[in-house]
Amino acid sequence: MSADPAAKPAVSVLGLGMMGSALASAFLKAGHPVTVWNRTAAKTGPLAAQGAIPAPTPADAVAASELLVLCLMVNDQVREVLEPVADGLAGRTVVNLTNGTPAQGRALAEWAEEHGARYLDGGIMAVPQMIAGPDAFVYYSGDRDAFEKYEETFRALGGARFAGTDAGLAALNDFALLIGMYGQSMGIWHAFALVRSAGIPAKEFAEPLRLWLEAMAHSVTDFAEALDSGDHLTDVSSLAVNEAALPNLLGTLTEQGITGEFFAPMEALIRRAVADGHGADGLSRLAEILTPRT
Ligand code: FVH
Repeated sequence: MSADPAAKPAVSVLGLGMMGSALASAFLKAGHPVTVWNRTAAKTGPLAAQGAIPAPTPADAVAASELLVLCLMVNDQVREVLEPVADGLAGRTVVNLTNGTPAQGRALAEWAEEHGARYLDGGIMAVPQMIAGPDAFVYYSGDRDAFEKYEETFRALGGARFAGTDAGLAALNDFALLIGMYGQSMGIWHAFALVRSAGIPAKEFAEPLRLWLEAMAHSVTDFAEALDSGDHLTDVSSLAVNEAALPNLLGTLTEQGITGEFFAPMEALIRRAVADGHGADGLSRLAEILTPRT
């Protein structure tokens, strides 16, 4: 009997923490046959209730599907789980959505390919509750043919972005976005700490803060244009102007009893840029200062 061409590819999901469970559930909702394995077997229960087939061992999960999706805590565990079943990987596609560094992604790609598997590393840009929703997306990097073969399947999780054939690029893009987010979050925490030190409730300040951040969001595109053109000159806010104002910002934090440890390195960076002769440039120059040339 020939296979039904409309049938959706079977997927095995290994690792059913908060994220792995959300991924397995999204594949089920999109109509894929899903096999699930987790170190702590009890976590397969809710997914079995949704129609997934629990696999008693990683070997059973590997045998069940050509497409294997792993979502464990760290990449050492991916190795621990896959190494004993390496002989079963030939002809399969391993999609590793576990958080890790670009070098780890490249090493796992090499290892998987040595065992006859195609490998994609992934970076999930979503929290579990966002999976399959309009704002979720995942970076994939590594084997382009594997990405193209399963792109439609990946769309069950949200957007699917191919970052390149270098398997490390998904992690690199993932961390670049996280760095942007953490930097902004640090600013938000300092802003709340400052207004609360003056007795202003965080809730009262949330709206002006949100509106301000939204109004400034265009600076991402402006900075990118400056970096790509190499023209950092600005008529908006020069490094010299920021150098003059930052001691006041830090002084205000100190007066209010708040640590300035996030902004002190930024002040040092701006001072270095101005001392190096870049006072007329805009803040985009700092991305160059962060990348010392040898
Ligand atoms: N949760 C999130 O918001 C973020 C969003 C972006 C992507 N991250 C990454 O996703 C990976 C998994 O995160 P998680 O939220 O699912 O984490 P947990 O709920 O803690 O589940 C961890 C799973 O890993 C299994 N596990 C841990 N150690 C081992 C091991 N030695 N051998 C086999 N499996 C292991 C654990 O199994 P168990 O404790 O239930 O037996 C869970 O299945 C992570 O890389 C995030 O950075 C999530």
